[in-house]
Amino acid sequence: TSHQPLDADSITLISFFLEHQKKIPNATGELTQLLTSIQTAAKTISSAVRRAGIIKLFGTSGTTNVQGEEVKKLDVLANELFINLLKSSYTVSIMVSEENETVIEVDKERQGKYMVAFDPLDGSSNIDCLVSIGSIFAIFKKPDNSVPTVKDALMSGRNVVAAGYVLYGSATMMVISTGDGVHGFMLDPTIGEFILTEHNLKIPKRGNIYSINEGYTHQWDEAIKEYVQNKKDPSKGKTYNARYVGSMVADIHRTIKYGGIFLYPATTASPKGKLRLLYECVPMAYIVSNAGGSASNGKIPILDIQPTNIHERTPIFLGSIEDVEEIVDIIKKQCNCS
Ligand code: P6P
Repeated sequence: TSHQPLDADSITLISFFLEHQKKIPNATGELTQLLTSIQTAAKTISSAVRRAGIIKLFGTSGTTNVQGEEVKKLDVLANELFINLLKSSYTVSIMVSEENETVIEVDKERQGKYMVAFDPLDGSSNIDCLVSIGSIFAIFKKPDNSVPTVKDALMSGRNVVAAGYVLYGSATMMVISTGDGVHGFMLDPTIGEFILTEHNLKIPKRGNIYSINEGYTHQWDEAIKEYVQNKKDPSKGKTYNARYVGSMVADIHRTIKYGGIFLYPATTASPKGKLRLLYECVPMAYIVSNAGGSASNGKIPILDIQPTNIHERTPIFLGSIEDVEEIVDIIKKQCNCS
């Protein structure tokens, strides 16, 4: 490969979406404007994550968030970056953040037609041990294009117009979809640009990796126990590899790249599952579905769930279409629902 700072024909994230925008009749450019702000947040968080140990951003900021979890300094920085950059994009009117108990409203003079739900730094319990962490976001629009108000915050995944995640891993990558395929952009830190490196990512129809926290085995429903047992039993067919990072963005990025299934089922401790619907499961379900995979709560597609609370949780089974079908069939058989 050339050692030029930027190959002359490299496609940056914004030039990619400007081109995409040209294909959309009467596009206003607001979505591209919004993605530009999210890109800036991602670059800034990436820089902070990589220097956290040096600039003492590790450790706790001594507060706890709405989830009752200890909030680490990087969490606070990431959340403030997302909020401020989205407000100054003049394209958003309300936001839902994993870190904020209530819906965040943008002042009238800066409101736009989108709602954004985001987890600014997911997997933050992994920060201090340098395991990959990520940012997750979903951009919603009301069917009538009107400006969403607080009462509109509970939109289902069918109102998503774009979603993405940023993986702060061995490299920083943004994976994003606006409905027309799923595309991966690697951050080139030498020039501070996200460069298109994975055009039209597709998840294999079936994989050979299952990803679940087996520490909760004793808390699972029988269907989950049966499914996981089958994946380890050669008499039941091809056995699978087990991979679990414990950081959703890392586990799901691997699932998209290599195929297989990511599972966070209900447990007796978390009867509705642990992961949040609006800003973890919906964006990931939108992305994986656009990459040819699927995501279910065990009964219906994640994207069909009508939220009743902005922080509600849901069980999630996500990944290769045949792997998800397999566990949904076992769940349906066990509960002999239709
Ligand atoms: P457990 C990280 O705290 C997180 O929110 C997700 O990133 C991850 O998938 C999940 O929780 C891990 O949960 O219960 O397996 O530690």
